[in-house]
Parts: sequence; structure tokens; C-alpha cells
Amino acid sequence: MRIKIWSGILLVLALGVATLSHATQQESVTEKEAAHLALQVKNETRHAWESYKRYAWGYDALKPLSKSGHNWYAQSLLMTPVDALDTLVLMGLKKEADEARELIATKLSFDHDMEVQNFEITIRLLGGLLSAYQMTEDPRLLNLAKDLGQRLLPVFESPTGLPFTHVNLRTGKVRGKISNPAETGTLLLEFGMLSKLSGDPVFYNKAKRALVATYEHRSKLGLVGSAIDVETGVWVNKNAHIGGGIDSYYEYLYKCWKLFGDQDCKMMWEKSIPGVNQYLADEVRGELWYGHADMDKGTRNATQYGALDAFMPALLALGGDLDRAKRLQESNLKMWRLHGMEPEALNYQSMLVTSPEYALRPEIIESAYYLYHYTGDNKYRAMGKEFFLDFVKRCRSEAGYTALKDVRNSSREDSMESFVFAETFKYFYLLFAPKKTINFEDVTFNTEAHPFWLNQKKKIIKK
Ligand code: DMJ
Repeated sequence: MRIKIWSGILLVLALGVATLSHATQQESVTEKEAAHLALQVKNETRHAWESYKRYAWGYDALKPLSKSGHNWYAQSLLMTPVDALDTLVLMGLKKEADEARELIATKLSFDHDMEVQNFEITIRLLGGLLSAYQMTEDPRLLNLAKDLGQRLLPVFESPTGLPFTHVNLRTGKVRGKISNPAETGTLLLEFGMLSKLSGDPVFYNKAKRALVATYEHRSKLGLVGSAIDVETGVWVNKNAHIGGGIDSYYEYLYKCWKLFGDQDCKMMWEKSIPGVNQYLADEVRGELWYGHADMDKGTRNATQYGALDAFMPALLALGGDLDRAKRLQESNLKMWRLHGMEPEALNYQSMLVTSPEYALRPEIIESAYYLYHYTGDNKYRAMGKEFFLDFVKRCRSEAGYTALKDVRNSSREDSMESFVFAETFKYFYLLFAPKKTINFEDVTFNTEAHPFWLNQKKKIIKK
């Protein structure tokens, strides 16, 4: 135990020395250094997993400061093990992956009289189970996914086809008629894969209808708002942006075409992205940002951007717009360097932080990974290295990793969201690991970074 604590302290000290100054930071990362960083990411993932095991085994998540377990609902749905499993497999952490898989296969049940949020359960659990099934071919994971998919289906029974936000897993009773584009439009990758893997088209059809219905409610400018009534299709908040509550709707318009070759999705993406670039993109001091605007008038509502918006360079790069992707990633870096860690939100006009927390979010790293893939420019690995060193220095704790309450002073929050495994560690690892670790062209990551393969035979993973 003492040895483990000392090795943790030494790592933090070593990383601290390495980050003494951004000015001295090298602009590229050699292959040897990248291999070393990939190993460090793997070790840090193991540290977080061991902490979950020790203090929160069987719970949804670890509370890293109080060193205890936490459940989202009355019963655990094993959020952390399910979100972590494909990352553990990908990194070749075999013992850890096997113990996560056995816990899930033997203990996870969805037969609870309990209301859950469809969006989070879909992207984390349905996505995690399907991806882990594709990687391990353990049929128990697919059976769990089929059971979950059936239990979630009632959400789609609204007059518009836009899903309700919540459903009771046992009774199928739905609730929550005020939703948003992210929740109504970020379901097709997971439900679509469930259809492909189960042979039942119902899942694909319902989730596609929800995505198309979201798109059909766009404004004349091609924008969507922040809140919509799923029973009437009336927008109750017309603030358009690319941040939380809308973000992954745009992501899935593109990705459902990439994964399934669905031409309707391609058309919806092509009709939507020009409005986003025309009315939400903003030039300030010669920098590119994306702000908020009224969905009908296109007038600027706010010059706000943050950790969730930081996924956009990845999506722009995926969609072929490398110029905007590169420029926006420079703004992401500027946001990060403001306080040596990105805040949840800032005003990019004044550069003042408006929401100071850091929830261990992955989006900025995801963007570095996509840009490194598409450009081969080593500066994105150097950026990732800077993010990783700051991340370890400021968020590593004795038990796992800890969210920050305020990036300006490093006060900590007793929280380690499961997406730190599904996404944050995974994108760090993929950025530094050899390209052959996963064949980027054959894979589509869901919004929780769970990789899906349409052609199961192509899912060759090399460690
Ligand atoms: C994840 O659950 C998903 O990436 C989602 O789309 C948005 N936010 C979190 C991580 O920040």
C-alpha cells in the first residue's frame, strides 16, 4: 500500500516538474514519449479502477474524497463498470476487464420499479453494453442490452415521436415532456446498433423517427433550440447553441450516416451545419468561437462557450471542415490555459469564467485525438500531453480522480463521473497509443466514446 502511495506521489512530482511552464513546453511528442504517455494513461486508469473497486464496488460511481460508493437511483445500474469495460479491454487491462465483465454479467439487472433518464442510460449503459459485446463477444452483454432496449422503448410513444425524458424500467410508465435536442436526438447509434445486433428493426426505426422529428422542428435558419415539448412539438426555449443539451444531436446527424450509411442522416447534417456555422460561429480577436443565438432570428444571445462545446473540433474534423476544426481547437487550448484547466463555461468576449467547475470532461481531448488523426500534426499530441499533465496534477487523488469545484483555485468536488473511464482516459490513451490500436476508419464512437463497428469482422484491436 505504502509503495503504491509513494509511486503515486512520485508520478505527480515528476509530472509537476514537467509542467513548470507552458513556455518551455515542447511542440512535439516523439514516438518514444508517446508510448511512455500511453503507459502512464493506462496506469492512471488502473489507479482509478482500483479505487472504484476498493471503495465503491457494485455502486454506480466512486465518491473519491469521501471514499465511498454512490448510486444514481434506488438500485445500482453499475454505471462505472459498464462505462469502463470497453476502455479496459482496449488498453489490454485484462484482469480488470474480466472482473468488470463478470460483475456486469452476474449482477446487473434492469428489472427494477425505478424511473431512469433515457438519454444517460442509453449513451452510457446501452452504448457500453453493445460496444463491450462487440469487443468480447460475450452473449450475456448482448442479452442485457436487448432487455434494456425493450424497457426503454415506451419513451418513444409520444404524439410527435420525440421521446419522453424518463421511463420506469419495470412498468414502462413515462414522464418528462420537456426535453431538448441532445436527449431526443442522441439515441440512433445505440438503438440502431441494437437493431443490427439483435435483428429487430424496431429500435432503429423508433430512434430514427425521434432524430428526424428533432430535425423537422428546426427553424428556418436550420437551428434548434434548448427545450421542446415532446407532446406538442412547441419550443419552450429558443436559445440555439452547440453546448450541453444540444451538442450530440449534431454529432449523431453526421455519425448515423458514417456508421449506418443512412442517406437521410447525411442530408439532415448537410442542411443543418451551414446554419450552425453562419449564426453560432463567432469571430473575436481573430479567434473562432461558437456562441448562443436566437433560433428564429439568428441574433446573438450570449458569448458563452465551455467544456462541453469543446467536442466541436472533433465533429468539424469528422465532417471534413479541418480549417474550422483547427481554429476552434486553438480556442479550446486558450480556454484551457486560462487557468491550467478548462472551466465548464466562460464568456469568450471578456474571457471571464462563468461556471468554474471541471467535471473531468473529455471533449477537449476527444478533439485533440480527432485532429491528430486527420492532420498527423504532432502539435495535437503535445496539446494532449499538456492536458494530461494538468489533469493528473490537479485531479488525481488518493482514491481515483476528483472533479474540481473551481478551476481558479482547485477546490475539489466529491465526484468521479463514469465518463472518466468511458471517454477521458480512452481518448488520452488513443491519442498516445500507436494508430493501429483501433482502426479509426472502421469505427464510430458514440457520444460516450463507446466504439461501434457495423462490420464486426473489422473490429481488430491490437495492443
Ligand atoms: C458525456 O456523458 C457525453 O459525452 C455527453 O454527450 C456529454 N457529456 C458527457 C461528458 O462530458
